[in-house]
Amino acid sequence: MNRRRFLAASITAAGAACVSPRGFRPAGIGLPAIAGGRTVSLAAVQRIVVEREDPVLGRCRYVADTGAERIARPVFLARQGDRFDAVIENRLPQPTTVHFHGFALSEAQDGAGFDPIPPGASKTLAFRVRNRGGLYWFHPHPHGLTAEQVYSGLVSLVVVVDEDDVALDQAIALAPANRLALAVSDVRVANGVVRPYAPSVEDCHTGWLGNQAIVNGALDARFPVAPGWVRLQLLNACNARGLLLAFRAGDVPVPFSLLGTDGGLLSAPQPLDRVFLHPAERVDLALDARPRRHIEAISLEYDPRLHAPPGPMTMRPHPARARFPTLAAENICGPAGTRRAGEIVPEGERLPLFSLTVEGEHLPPRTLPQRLSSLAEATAPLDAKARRMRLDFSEQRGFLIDNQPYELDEIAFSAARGAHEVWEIRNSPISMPHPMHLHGFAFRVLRRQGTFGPARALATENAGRIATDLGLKDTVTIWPNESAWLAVDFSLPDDPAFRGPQRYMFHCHNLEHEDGMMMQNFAVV
Ligand SMILES: [Cu+2]
Repeated sequence: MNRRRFLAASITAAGAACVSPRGFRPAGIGLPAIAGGRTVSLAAVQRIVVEREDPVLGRCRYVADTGAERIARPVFLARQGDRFDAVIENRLPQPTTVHFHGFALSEAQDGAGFDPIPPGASKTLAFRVRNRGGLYWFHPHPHGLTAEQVYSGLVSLVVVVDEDDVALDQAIALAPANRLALAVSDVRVANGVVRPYAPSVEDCHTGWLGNQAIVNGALDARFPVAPGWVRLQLLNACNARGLLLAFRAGDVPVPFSLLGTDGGLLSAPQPLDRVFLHPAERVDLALDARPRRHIEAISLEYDPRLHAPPGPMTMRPHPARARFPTLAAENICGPAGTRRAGEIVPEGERLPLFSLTVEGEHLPPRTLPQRLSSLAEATAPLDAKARRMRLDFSEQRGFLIDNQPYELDEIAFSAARGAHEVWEIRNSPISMPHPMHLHGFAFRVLRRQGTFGPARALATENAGRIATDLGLKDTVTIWPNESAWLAVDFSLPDDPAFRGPQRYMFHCHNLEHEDGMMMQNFAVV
């Protein structure tokens, strides 16, 4: 494929996340009904308050203020093209930011750690939603405090809808109760109480793990659905745990179809019986719920490929953690802490996530449409020289990108505005799976190599790829010893907000690794 054809193909494919080729047509698209919690239109929000709900245990929440009402912990809905224009008010005792994960935004709007909102301060944030329909989310991103704030409950879903999204719901006659948008995380629970964030040295290394799932803020979450198709848009909002998502009715596996990934719908549904979902990744899927069934969503057992260093670990907490009070009154944090037995379910062990109770009259199910969107197959220029990156481990300094810890004021590399690059990311054999997140731009997965056995068994696509690699991604997990090749489109909208050089971040979304400096700044110039 010559360069011009490559550019045309990738604008159809990846560029939709940055510049909608069809323009914005919000009129005529209604916001869908989303079950399982309060929803609010992103365009109607005037103020988002970031507050501690429970200062003793440090649980926090986002509250959306529309002027008419205040809605705690809502699911936000937006049409492609909607505007967001609101004040973010930080009532935490720590600095915070609001990072709209997956959105195509300028540096000033992206909410990375460059410009934190001090405790007690406010900031106005305004932008247009340019992304395709899909499940996006926002969360704090202040340097060194991201893991604690996300664990405390500061996670908000944003469901974006476009014409393809609406057409899908109509084609399968989706019942209003059967569309769910869920943020799934794990928390440490003792005596029915979610324990505050207090990482040990071991937690800083592997990441903070819990012993129970929490879904949209609820432990032991159950959702009633009607018989027929159920559409689930799921975010792994865990600090560190990778999920191998599957469904069971009793002991019987419930197959499902993958409809979409981080950046919206695939071109066609992919039938699956399990799917890896690492921190910050999203899946959109459909399963056929039959009457009187109780369907459990679980994370299956798998080999997590965690690397345990041979000697004692010396990982230090981020300096920001010493400068600000912790979110919980009970300060049990300390670098010398160790995990107590039974406090966590180890990564890769079976974990129940949530359940669906199927009630009501069964209607004959419609078949899933075979075409979900016009998303093109990922392509790359044959002559493209790859930008190479290495994910490293050092016993003294922890997990690193290209052997360098994060430096706030440094730019690791620059990309030209509008460039189409191929990235080759190689993870060290002495490592862990790292879910790597790119701010501001969607990418495509071109190829995987060196994938270990159990993960390779799920590689159903060409070039060693898994089903989720078929979609638009903003976060990709790279296993130890694995290399992945990505096609990244650095097109920026022709909009005054994007004038001048724009700084973004590329980092591991295991939040203890992120706070542990496994992060880089880059610029688009
Ligand atoms: Cu990592």
